[in-house]
Amino acid sequence: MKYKYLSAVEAASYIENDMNVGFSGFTPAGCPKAIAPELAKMAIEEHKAGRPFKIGVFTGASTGDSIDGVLTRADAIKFRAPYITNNDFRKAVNEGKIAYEDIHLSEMAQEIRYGVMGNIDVAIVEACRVTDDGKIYLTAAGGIVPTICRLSKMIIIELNAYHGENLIGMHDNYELLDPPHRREIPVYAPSDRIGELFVTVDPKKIVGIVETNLPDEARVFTQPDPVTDRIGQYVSDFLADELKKGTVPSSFLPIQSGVGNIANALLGALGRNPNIPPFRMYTEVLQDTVMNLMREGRIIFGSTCSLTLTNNCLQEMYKDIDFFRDKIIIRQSEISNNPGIVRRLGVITINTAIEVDIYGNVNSTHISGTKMMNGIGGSGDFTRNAYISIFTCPSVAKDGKISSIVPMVTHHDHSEHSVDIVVTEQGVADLRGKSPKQRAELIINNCAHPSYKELLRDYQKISNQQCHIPHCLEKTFAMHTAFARQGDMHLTDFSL
Ligand code: 0RQ
Repeated sequence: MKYKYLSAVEAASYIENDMNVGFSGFTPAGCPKAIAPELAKMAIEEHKAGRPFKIGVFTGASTGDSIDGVLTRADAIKFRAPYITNNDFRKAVNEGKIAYEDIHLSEMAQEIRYGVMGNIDVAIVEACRVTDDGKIYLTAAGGIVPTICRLSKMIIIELNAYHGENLIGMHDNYELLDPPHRREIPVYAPSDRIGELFVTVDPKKIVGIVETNLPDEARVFTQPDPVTDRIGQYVSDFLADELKKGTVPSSFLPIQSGVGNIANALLGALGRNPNIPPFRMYTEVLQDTVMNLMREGRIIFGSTCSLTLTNNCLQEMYKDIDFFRDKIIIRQSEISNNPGIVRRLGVITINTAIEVDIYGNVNSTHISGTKMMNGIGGSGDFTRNAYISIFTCPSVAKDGKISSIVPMVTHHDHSEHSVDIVVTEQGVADLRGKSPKQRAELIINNCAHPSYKELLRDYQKISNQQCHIPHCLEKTFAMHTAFARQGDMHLTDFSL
């Protein structure tokens, strides 16, 4: 190959203080893993010498510890977007140490192209093959790679032998034109291919290749428990019922499902339900359960932005790669999460809430309205444009001291105008075709935990009913302030 081979230390030395760096990947899948730890060591040395060293970090979604974790601990991030799951990063943001912008994942590449986040100086991309004429074959995610490669001044490749060449053929790389030149995106079914198997870059920009052999830093799931099982069962029964009623076409519709334990358990329940036909996914992450359901023929196809799989599951998939190759497409986030395509395909979306209010507004991102959890991710891209948008969460958090059903959400990610169905382990509230007052009845009756039902009804009683959305503004956050004061949302009454 004509490119220069670099050590991770040499590659890191191309990056200077104040630069903006775009990384491949979407969730820990597909992220480069060798250069950022060296960058972090460099930053620590620079700080010791009394010199500043911080960079902007631009990615498709969250990353693993070897980007967000190491750079946070080295105090080396000046700005970060768009989604995170790393504990150290979360803590630093909540202590006000890092500027973080939480935007919809479908918008990340275009925001960079529109120039509102500054220039990209360096793109660091994990690949499984690179050709002399600048064709980069990606690993386990599509992310925002075409955009960061096209706009950056330099590209550094981490060539990761861990994946072999198993993923060649599964990608569909496609970058949108910007207005006023943007055209319709010709995806009419989850399996439609519209792009290339590789990302083409100017080979002169590739300053070097770092060879690695490193697994992704995927999170391991906890086993489904009675709460996640019940939520999964309610969602799958609800969808089977919609099919029976004919509100969902008999061939069924593509499913989007978020990340995490609930999402994993929920897909398992959908897969097991004999009243739901084999289905397709148009989603941003494929988790372990999907692979099992594909083997069983319950999921026919998956369009995604990443394979967010545990390493065991990924290796098992590689053993059967010929079976999976024509059943999965890995796309860029601006296509996997594209609002227009979601609306066109009629995607049924299932995401997780932190809290839901009695009128159907959802907080997915901020604990008590102030502390960042992970970010909105793709949940807004999908929810706003869904055929049916579903939110799930346990009815209580922290051993029952917090009710997930509250009078008013403390931070607003998904409004009552977009949220169709709320499901907890207590039951289902179908908010479609309901007024705010009717929704409140359903959410309190069907979704709130029994230990909070009376309290929420008391809130209704003190709210001004002579209006469209009844509230008592003095007491709206009384349950939250009780938690802050006494570590428990159970108030004796709202006069306190
Ligand atoms: O805390 O970790 O200390 O135990 O929040 O909650 O129930 O384990 O659920 O891991 O699925 O995360 C919304 C954060 C849920 C996630 C959110 C505490 C709870 C626990 C986690 P501990 P669970 P999950 C696709 C779509 C937004 C992005 C999105 C998320 C911790 O699903 O980031 O949907 N969603 N993207 O105890 C205080 C409450 C709480 C609470 C839960 N009301 N108050 N703490 N917790 N409710 C993916 C992508 O976009 C890539």
